[in-house]
Amino acid sequence: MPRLTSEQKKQYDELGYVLLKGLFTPTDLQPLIYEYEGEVDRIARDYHADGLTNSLYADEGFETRFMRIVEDSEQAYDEMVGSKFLGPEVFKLLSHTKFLDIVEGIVGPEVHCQGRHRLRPKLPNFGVADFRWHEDTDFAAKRVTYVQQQYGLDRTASEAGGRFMSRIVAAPKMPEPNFWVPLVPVDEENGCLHVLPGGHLHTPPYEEQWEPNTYVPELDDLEPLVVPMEVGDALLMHQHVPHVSPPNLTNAVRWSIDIRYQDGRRPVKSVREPGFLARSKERPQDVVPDYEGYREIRDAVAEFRATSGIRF
Ligand SMILES: O=C(O)CCC(=O)C(=O)O
Repeated sequence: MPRLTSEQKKQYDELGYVLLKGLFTPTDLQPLIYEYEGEVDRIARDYHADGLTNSLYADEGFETRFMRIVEDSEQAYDEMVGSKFLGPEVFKLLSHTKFLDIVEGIVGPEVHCQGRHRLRPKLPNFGVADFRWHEDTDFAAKRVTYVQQQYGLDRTASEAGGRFMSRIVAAPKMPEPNFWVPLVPVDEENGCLHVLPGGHLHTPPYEEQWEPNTYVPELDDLEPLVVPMEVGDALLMHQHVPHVSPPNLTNAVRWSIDIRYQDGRRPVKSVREPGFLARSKERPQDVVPDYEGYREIRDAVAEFRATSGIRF
């Protein structure tokens, strides 16, 4: 399986993203979708048995059933979002050779899959599933991106009330490529991502340079790009490329999963949601080869958290 072509790598370096059309076939992802449907079914049954929902909504499909459950009982959202659910098909995607080959060309031969992979059932009219302009990396040296609090990079907004937010994010040198993978077709209507090509290269201003009513000047000339995608496509994003997830305006769930990787020799980010060594030349014996191995790691950490009383 090829890594990025030299043209794609150049685009990743210069623009901070690459849209990988048809990296998978839709059929490749079907077992993963079935697995998530199974988890939705489990939630439907548990919640209905506990009297928290009006129906099992068994006639609804992948794009609507979860939405119906959450309409009855909002807490169901938290059961599904993020990395709460881990199954064999999820592990297969996290450790997929197509991802690892590409990532190896960016982070080197020691590849760690971060534990904070995020399943995102982006529901209509559900603000917590929407994200303002932001960059992903959020630790180490300070870096600030000024972004409009609402959903656009409108340079006149400061005159119209200064609705900007500043966000401290990191400027570590550590690459953390992210694959954003839709599980249903996505477009502007249902809240596909928008990216700011080239935005990852701006100079990180420091706290004392904050000017809350303006953008980082380097962002001024950049044009946001809307990224509609089909099932099977993957959007590769640099850890500093600004992106936004506007509201879902349809009547169905926009399902997606995003997964980040890093050099396995560098400190890992989340202890609470542990990741795993996915590929290694130096420590092949530590590579986690299967779902059961990863499950064990996650369960052990969850048990330690529950029983040790140590908060982390
Ligand atoms: O999936 C979304 O709606 C937001 C994703 C996002 O912001 C991210 O992957 O960092």
